[in-house]
Amino acid sequence: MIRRLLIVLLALPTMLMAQQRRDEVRPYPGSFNWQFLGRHADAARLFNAFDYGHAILYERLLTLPLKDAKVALADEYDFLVGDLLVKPPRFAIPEEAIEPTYAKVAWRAKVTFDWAHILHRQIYDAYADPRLTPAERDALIERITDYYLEETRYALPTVPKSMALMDEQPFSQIFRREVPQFNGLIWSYHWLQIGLYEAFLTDDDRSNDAASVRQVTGRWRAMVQGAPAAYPSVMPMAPAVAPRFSKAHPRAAAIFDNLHMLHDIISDILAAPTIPRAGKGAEIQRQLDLMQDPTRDLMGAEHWWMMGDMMGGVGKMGGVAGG
Ligand SMILES: [Cu+2]
Repeated sequence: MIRRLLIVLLALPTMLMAQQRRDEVRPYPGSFNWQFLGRHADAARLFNAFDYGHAILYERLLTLPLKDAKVALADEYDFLVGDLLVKPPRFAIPEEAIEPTYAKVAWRAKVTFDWAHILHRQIYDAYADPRLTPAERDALIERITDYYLEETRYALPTVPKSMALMDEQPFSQIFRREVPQFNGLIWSYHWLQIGLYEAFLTDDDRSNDAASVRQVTGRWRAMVQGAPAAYPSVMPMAPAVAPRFSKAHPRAAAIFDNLHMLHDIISDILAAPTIPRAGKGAEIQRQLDLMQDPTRDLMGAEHWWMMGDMMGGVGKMGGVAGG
């Protein structure tokens, strides 16, 4: 852990530069911000570790031949599961220091992820703020979503995109086939990211929130401990894993499913030996254009709601979160 964090600190000048560029996107202002970290620190800090996991994954896949990337990722997996996820960092990881090559090659994708992760975090904050009535909280979540969408360069669409984008392109599924353990871990992150919303919706008694959040994170930890069998075997999707949240905020739920699909698409592009390294940035751009287009490659709303059943049951996605 110390060795790896030292490497991060040595990259400090890059981080400072990156910090400035990150100001391209600004969170929606309000006193609800950081309520989740303040009240549910153990869960909130996990996201710092998740950010590291995503970043190191992309950097390794981009800079190493697949055969070597698999060896490096096996080592990173042990570090994540044995160390970083057990004691997640208190502060946000400077991702640009972990993925300098990837950030250069795929800057637009990087900010697209950052922006969606800010949306994720701000919605946790809205749920965690006990001063808001349920109606105020829901209105705030819709306002945060509107604000997210105003950033048209980086916003993902509010309509669910077709699974064919993730599963049926020439490069599709290579990452999950070649690096199944790491892929299972990433899918477990995605389960927790949407499942945590459900923790706040199990009942109206806010004094149960802390226990609910612990219960959902506990289920996630059990997945990691029971790996690989306990990992989701299909990509977790919001309507199946977090049905109450998805009904209340279908736009945000679709954005998150699109985000998670995009994560998989980029892992596949980076892992695919059929796409030369010099061509990966252009392919990622092309996929971002496809993903951001709200008029094509869509999945109908009904179909979206049935994904859990169609993929062989929500159990394969990690199960319904919450009580
Ligand atoms: Cu993610």
